[in-house]
Amino acid sequence: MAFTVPALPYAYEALEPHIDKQTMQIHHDKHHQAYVDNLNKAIAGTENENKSIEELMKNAGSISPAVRNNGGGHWNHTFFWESLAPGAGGNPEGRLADAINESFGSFEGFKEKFNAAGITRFGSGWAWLGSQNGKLVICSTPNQDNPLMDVGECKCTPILGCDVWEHAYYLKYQNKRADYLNAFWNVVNWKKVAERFKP
Ligand code: MN3
Repeated sequence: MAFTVPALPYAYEALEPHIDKQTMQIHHDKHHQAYVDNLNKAIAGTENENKSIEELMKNAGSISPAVRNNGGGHWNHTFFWESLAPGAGGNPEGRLADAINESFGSFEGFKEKFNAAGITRFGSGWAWLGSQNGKLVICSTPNQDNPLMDVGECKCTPILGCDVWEHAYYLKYQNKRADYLNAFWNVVNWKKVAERFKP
């Protein structure tokens, strides 16, 4: 079964003014589509053709650079769209809020550390919040790598991710990645993040 790009769970302009319509259109329809097309090409006629995306991620480092980059691109973007929502943002609640306070001192302290992970990622990549042995961790990955892969040092169950590739913010924020990261908090779907948090 070939992979397909899932429909955005909201309208392209729904995240404005924080993330603009044109960025969402190009990001979802062109970038995500290209990862899916190239992933499908990379697995067509191989033993990996019928594997789930999660299975491909687990072995991404040993399968091929094409599956690592494009499979990562597919998994990461699907996860990213669901991590955002219109009229979202604000503060996490309940058990997730408690875990954030416990791990990072405060919600403000957590956001500072997460932003720093995104800002200091050289070139393109992702910042992540994940759970690991019942604790929350922040880390970042290069390119389209993610914490599910058998590569790198960012090993956890991701519950929130932020795309810090220039294509995610350049039209509206140009070179100001920090401004994009600050705006990102206005559209984080904490309800979804809390659902993913199973310590
Ligand atoms: Mn992207």
